[in-house]
Amino acid sequence: MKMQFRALAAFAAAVASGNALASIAFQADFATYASGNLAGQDSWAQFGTSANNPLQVSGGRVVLPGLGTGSGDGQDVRRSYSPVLSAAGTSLYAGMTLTVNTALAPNSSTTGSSYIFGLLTSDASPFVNFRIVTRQGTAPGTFQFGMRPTGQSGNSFVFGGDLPLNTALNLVIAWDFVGGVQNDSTVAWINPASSSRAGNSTYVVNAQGNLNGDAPGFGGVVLSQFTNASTTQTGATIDRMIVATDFAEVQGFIPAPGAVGTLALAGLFAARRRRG
Ligand SMILES: [Ca+2]
Repeated sequence: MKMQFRALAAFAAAVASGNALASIAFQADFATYASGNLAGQDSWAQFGTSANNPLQVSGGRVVLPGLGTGSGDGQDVRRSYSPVLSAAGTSLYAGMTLTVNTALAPNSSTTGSSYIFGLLTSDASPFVNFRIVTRQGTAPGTFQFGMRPTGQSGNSFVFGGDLPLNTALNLVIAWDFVGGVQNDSTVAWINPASSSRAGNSTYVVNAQGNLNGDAPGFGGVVLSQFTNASTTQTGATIDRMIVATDFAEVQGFIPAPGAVGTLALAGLFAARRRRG
């Protein structure tokens, strides 16, 4: 009887685990990766034609080198997953633990740096949606994330408030699929402490409709390196990344930020309140 109960419990745990995993499109803990090229490891592959400055893993982190204007078009790297298709009333979440070291675009910039992260549509010719950029913050030692639904003209970036440079942060973003066209919405959180989406304050919301119609779904992520005469690259390191259809799954995969990061954030918010 006891053995039967144990077997039943193990079976129940396996089912529960399987259900949880079903929501995860992919996850990566770069601490388990070898130093060297990211492309070629764990199904990451070059995206686009440029093989310049191959994106590197160093010391268990992906390193975006933060190059200035005119540094060329560096290699972009993608990670595909089984497409998550648009279904009204559902959401796709991505989360990453990252540290931004340099934000070269001035705070006055409405476009920020070249995008560092995006979601690839599930079309036959994947297009980069949900672009994440940075620009300098209003206070010294800070930066701001910006995001827009697509790279198509007509969409613009919406930026959030100041965040500390050189500090590990958990960025969680959501693409909310809404029935009908040109009406999907995007949301971001920083260091969400609650596994309940509604239990966290949002960092930034961009509810602009996609002028070219909403994405049919998403089948990959891309990390991008690009500069030109007027566009810089963000300097950042990324520790881990996850894409899933469940908020709690994403929130739970990115560990609580270290005490230093929490204190730095608390200090920033206190400073903003004092100024306000
Ligand atoms: Ca829609």
